[in-house]
Amino acid sequence: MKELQLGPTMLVLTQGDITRVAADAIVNAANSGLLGGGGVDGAIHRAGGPAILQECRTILASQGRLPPGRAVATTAGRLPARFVIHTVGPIWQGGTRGEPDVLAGAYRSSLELARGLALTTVAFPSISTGAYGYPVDQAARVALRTVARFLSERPLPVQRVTFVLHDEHTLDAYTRAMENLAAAHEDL
Ligand code: AR6
Repeated sequence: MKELQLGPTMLVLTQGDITRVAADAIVNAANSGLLGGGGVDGAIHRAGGPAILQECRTILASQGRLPPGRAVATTAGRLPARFVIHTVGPIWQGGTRGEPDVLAGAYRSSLELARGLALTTVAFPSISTGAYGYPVDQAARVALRTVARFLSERPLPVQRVTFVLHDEHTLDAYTRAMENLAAAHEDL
């Protein structure tokens, strides 16, 4: 299962490179320092060019480091998206340090920003499941449940939320999580 209709919003799973996605906003799995890194963060800064880093520096100077679970928006520079929403997921420490709540917060804060900017299409990577080590099956469950809950509580101008998953293993994990979510949808 790769698509789930949630009220007016379609939740979609796809495999690919998020820097090539022409959504209103793509979400970056950043770190609190906001100055780039590896993984999807590195790919976004490389493909989007220096305008993104410049805005990140301005945000850092005015707000300080971005705590895990929060999000900020910048230009998308040369990317086909209009905005990049930078959020910070939790570093996996075994699952007893509040990691699920922080991960849920990263998705919620990103959608709040998208809502504030009246965006209709948003694309997420699999936050925290690369360098930050969050087990992908568990992260997929948190990600999809959080987005589904958010959309059911606050109908959005958002019409499409896409998870752009880089590898097949991650896509498989999200596909299973979506099937479980659809089966339990009435319990949301
Ligand atoms: N498009 C979509 N997904 C991608 C792409 C891409 N172009 N490139 C990688 N992924 P990670 P994290 C996937 O490590 O775990 C950075 O250095 C990747 O395969 O990017 O939240 C930051 O600066 C994985 O499934 O993010 C932070 O320091 C997923 O994106 C730290 O890593 C997330 O992997 C954040 O770690």
